[in-house]
Amino acid sequence: MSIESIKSPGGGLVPTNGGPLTEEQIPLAVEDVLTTTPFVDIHTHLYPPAFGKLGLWGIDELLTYHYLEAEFFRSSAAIPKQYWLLSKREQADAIWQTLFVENTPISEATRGVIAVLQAFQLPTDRAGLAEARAFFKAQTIERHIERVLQMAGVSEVVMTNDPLDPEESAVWMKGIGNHRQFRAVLRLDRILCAWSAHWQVLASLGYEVDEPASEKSRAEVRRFLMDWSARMQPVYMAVSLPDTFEYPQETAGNRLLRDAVLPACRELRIPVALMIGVRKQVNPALRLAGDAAGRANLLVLENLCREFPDNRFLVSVLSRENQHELCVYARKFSNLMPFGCWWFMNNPSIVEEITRERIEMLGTSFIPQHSDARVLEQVIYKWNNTRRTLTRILPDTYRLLSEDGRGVTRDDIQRDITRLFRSNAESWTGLHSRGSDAPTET
Ligand code: RAT
Ligand code: ZN
Repeated sequence: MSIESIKSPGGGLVPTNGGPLTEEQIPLAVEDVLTTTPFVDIHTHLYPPAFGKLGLWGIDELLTYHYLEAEFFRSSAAIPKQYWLLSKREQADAIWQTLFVENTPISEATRGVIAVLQAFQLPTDRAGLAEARAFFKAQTIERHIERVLQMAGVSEVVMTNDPLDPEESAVWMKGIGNHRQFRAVLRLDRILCAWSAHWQVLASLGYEVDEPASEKSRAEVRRFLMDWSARMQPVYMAVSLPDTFEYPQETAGNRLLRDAVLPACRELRIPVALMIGVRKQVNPALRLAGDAAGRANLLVLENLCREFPDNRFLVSVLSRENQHELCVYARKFSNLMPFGCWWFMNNPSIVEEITRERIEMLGTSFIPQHSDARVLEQVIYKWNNTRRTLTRILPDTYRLLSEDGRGVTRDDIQRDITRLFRSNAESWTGLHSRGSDAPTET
């Protein structure tokens, strides 16, 4: 092998001498750079060990993921009421039996479990789960987290942290140390979307708030957010909003967004993530699996980005029909960053469509994906799927560019993939700026 070439994962030679790549070399270089570049996972529901039982991992959690529960009820005679009475282990057994034994696991979420089992060289076609359970029981969580993130090619994961979740806030109040690979996000759903059910919690904590979210209340919510930001060091604040979200409109949530959340984000120099389009609990019997998606009115983005040029908005939309408009708005407002293919969008066919559209309209100025993992090992299959889809998309993009007259080098590819999967997240969020009063590393 010449010193000016490296062997790609596919076995071909990719020149590293800076010269333009041939048509055959482009896919090899893309695959190689995707494999060797660690990604930042900008939105998950994962936790480091200090959060104890809040951090989900292992085969029973993987099988009872709410994406799989929704599929289970389509293929089983079980009714939700009976299912919720089962233990976690019994639920996992029922889902394995229905979706993996009696049916072929071809859906995205079922295939994900297979890919995780395969990654740990566990059997994928047994009638029972004995081997998998024995394997996960033998792991210690600290070491397992490190190994899983390494297998997923992820250097840092961003959590979802709700200061009004009693279980979670108790952990923060104990004063946990920072984990090297986990960063916090201050989640605002209870404040912005269900204020009337939660203002009294803030009042009981000593904040002078009221139900109508009066001016004094708004200042107090801002104080609450600053207090919790000092505790969590969030890399951004976030809210999931319904498809019916409108701005401006005189609601308590909008008053709090305008006068508490956005000023706090400006002061902290962090963005707010708006995840728009969820139709909460259309079927409450399914619990977490009972939410649906709806097309939203993205005029809200026009209004917010224009009215608040000093705020930055990370935005993901849940409806396929909103994806193109999101790209158009990103072209109009540089304080808008589209991110991820969220939840019902996170299927290879749709990810491929959305990502191609974003590249064509935005170049590399967007964040293509987040995992949304709720169970640790999911990062393995979710990020593997992302890399696999990008291995199809990027070579096409570069081939077209070469045909149009601009040769593409390996350095170009490295720069683009680094920007898409690392530096857009790093420069847009507080990822690499822990405050001076941040707790020490553990
Ligand atoms: O994808 C999911 O797991 C959803 O249930 C939601 O958690 C969503 O990602 C959210 O953050 O609201
Ligand atoms: Zn999420």
